[in-house]
Amino acid sequence: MDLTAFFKMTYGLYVVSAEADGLRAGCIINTAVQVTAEPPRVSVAVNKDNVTARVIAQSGAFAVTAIDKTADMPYIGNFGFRSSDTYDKFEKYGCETSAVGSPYAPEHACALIACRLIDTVDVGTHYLFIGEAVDAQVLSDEEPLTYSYYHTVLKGKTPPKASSYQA
Ligand code: FMN
Repeated sequence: MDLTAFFKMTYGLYVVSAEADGLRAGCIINTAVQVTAEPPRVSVAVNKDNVTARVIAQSGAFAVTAIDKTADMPYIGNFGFRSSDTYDKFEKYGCETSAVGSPYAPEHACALIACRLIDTVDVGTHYLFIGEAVDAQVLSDEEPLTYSYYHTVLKGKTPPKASSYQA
């Protein structure tokens, strides 16, 4: 099997976030997908070891922001390479509360979708969380960042907990 075939799949980049018991958690994902239109539902694949997975399950809700092209590597590092357990990722980038109570950072984000959790599928290393949109907002006119732009222009790497990681 040629696993490099998976490199031909195209994605955007997002921050998925949630809050429970006073803990704000969020992480970068490339796996946010709109799965239905009526009602509007999205899925996100989050590694079971990520703090964000635990907090989404606990709170029964999550917010997804689409990262825009103004994002830099310190921003990606903040949300994608650190743990929410030991560090408040939202302190540096501002924090708003979405319609479902999940926090989100408006900086470097061009859209917000706030979801209540309606189903969770165990897919092995990750949970696939299915959410129904309760609110959606365009936050700016900036262009959304693609995974390809992240790799080719920002020269970004993919960490082991990402669904698309290859050793
Ligand atoms: N983690 C996932 O669970 N699912 C993903 O789809 C995913 N995609 C990522 C893509 C990129 C470009 C980067 C930089 C990271 C990605 N990650 C993904 C990894 C998480 O963002 C990372 O493990 C994060 O530090 C987890 O934070 P937390 O423990 O506070 O939840």
